[in-house]
Amino acid sequence: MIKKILIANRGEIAIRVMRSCREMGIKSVAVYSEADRDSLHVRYADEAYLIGPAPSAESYLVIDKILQVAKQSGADAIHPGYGFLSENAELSDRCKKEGIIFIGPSSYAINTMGDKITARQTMQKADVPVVPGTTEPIIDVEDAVKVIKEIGLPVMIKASAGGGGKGMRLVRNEEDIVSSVNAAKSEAKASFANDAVYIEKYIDSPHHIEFQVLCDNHGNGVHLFERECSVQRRHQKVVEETPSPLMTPEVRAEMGKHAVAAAMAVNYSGAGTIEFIVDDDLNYYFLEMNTRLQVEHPITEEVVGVDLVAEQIRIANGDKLRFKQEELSQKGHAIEVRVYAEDPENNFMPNPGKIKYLSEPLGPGIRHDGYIYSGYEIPMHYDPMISKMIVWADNRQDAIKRMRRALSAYKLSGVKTSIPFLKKVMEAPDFVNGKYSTHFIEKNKDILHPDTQATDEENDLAAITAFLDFMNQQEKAAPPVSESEPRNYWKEFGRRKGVLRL
Ligand code: MV4
Repeated sequence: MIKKILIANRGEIAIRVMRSCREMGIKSVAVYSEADRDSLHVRYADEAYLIGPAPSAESYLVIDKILQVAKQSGADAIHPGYGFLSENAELSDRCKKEGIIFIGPSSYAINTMGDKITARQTMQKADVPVVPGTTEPIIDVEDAVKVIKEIGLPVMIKASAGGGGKGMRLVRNEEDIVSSVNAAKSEAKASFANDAVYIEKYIDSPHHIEFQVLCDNHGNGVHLFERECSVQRRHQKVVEETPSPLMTPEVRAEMGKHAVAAAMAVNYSGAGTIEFIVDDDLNYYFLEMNTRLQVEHPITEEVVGVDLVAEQIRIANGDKLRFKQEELSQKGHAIEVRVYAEDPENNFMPNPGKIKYLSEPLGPGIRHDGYIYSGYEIPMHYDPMISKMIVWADNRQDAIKRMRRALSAYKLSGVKTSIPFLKKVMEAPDFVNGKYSTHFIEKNKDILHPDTQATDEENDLAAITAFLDFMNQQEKAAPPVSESEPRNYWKEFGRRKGVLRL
């Protein structure tokens, strides 16, 4: 039985994993870089080890250091979280060699899904629908011209070693084919040291809908339904929800079966996600598989009632899946927003700095997966996501209302965040009506652009000015009765009628 887990990650996901460990009676081991001495995951763990300087290439990404700490601390398993080493086939293999349990899939599954051309071939064999296009690498540019004429324009040229929007090119005109294929190839070579590209028919204005799967090491696999992730900017997800407003019970059941088949085709183990693009007529196509726990996993947990991290650990321990497909169902509606330390008024530039004050929303149906605290200085070396706010309610409209409450009760000063932007998303008619695709942010950019936010200094000055004005008026109307009984103007100021805002 797994007794101690090393979490090879930082931030909110390290804490998220440790929470399940704590509930299961499993000890947790943190690793941290010099920039993370004051980070909460270090304090949350039972033990913590410094593994190197701030740059992740010298700390969180160094397999040797992670394995050394695992051995030194006597951890019997490693959880990689997301990002960093989470989809690194070498870590999976090295763990196996060292007799440490990797909480994730085999290197075979990671490599097969990581190479997008191999993944497409594997999916075709498993009868999972893929976007019409090529399943062999384009060697010759002349071949590309020929197949693109067969598929029909527009098309996407994608790097086999890419994914998540990296190394993609849209081609609309015949005269651009040769230059686009050549550009895609050289870009892929420079970014991934692999110039293999493939071609897909372009699906206009698609929805991004993904399915959560869990597979054990005994040949069992289930899906935990979908997540709608179409609210994205520059391939970064901003809002996720489940169920998808687009979905019907029939299509959901069919896509779920294909998602499980996709995972089974690579003998998957653990938690994984099958990404589909879906057009307005609900035609769906496999896009890629993420062989890790994802950022947005909590909305599935809220609606399906399963602790995905706990299930990952049980599967890695060799347990059989504890539920059958028929025993799983969706209840209510969940929405997640990602809060970034970035300035929506300044082209969403990262805005790291010290959190001066933080008050998190609480109450029915609110879950806040974060790692920041009042006085914490967000390091500039890592992802600018500071927390994820997740709400659950009985139905979609109530979930949106709950998210509006949560966002307005989220008080934070010191750094600029995407919260004002997220509030606008929750008011946008296309979102409220559930009628949106991956073009939502671009299509709604005029109404989503946030109002100018006051700086902390401007807010302080406004408060002081209002106070002085208030005190002057009070002194004129009713001066203090005596020196021995001074009036507390700050208290009176704070309790003025009609200005108390929570
Ligand atoms: C596409 C597509 C349209 N047609 N492939 C972007 C991320 C990467 N995983 C694949 N992506 C796309 N592939 C074909 N054949 C449109 C996108 C796409 C997209 C997909 C999911 C979520 C947001 C997106 C934003 C722009 C483009």
